[in-house]
Amino acid sequence: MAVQRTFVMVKPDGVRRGLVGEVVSRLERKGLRLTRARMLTIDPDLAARHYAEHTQRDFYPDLEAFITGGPVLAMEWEGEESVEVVRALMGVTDPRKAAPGTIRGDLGLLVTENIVHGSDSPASAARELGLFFG
Ligand code: D4T
Repeated sequence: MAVQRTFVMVKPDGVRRGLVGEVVSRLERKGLRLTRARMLTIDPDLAARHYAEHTQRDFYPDLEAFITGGPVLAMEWEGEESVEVVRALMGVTDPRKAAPGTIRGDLGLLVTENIVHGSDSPASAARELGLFFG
């Protein structure tokens, strides 16, 4: 086991719906530590860098409009295997398929508005933390 840092973001839908406290609380209760946090509105340039792997996908224009459409809470969380632990707490990308008990499974309905982002690997975490906190 290894202590890792991961990047977690409450997306504009989560902030708009007042779910910041719910997301932070679930991660805290799990035993993870919140080490950095920043509220911001993502601009199109940062959106393209964060979602570099998706900019050519047909859903990207809608994704860009959504992710730049309101403030987000960007965070760094630390703990044992935190990358995988956060992914498990979030549930799979499509909230309709996410298991009950997960953030997306309990609180979401649409894949386009899935409340939260968490890095999918330690390398992604380092890249994303650099984008938002570097
Ligand atoms: P993020 O990166 O936002 O945490 O989501 P995931 O890591 O769980 O999923 P992803 O990279 O595959 O998708 C990124 C982002 O795009 C939205 N999306 C995805 C969408 O709007 N339509 C789609 O068909 C897919 C696959 C949702 C999350």
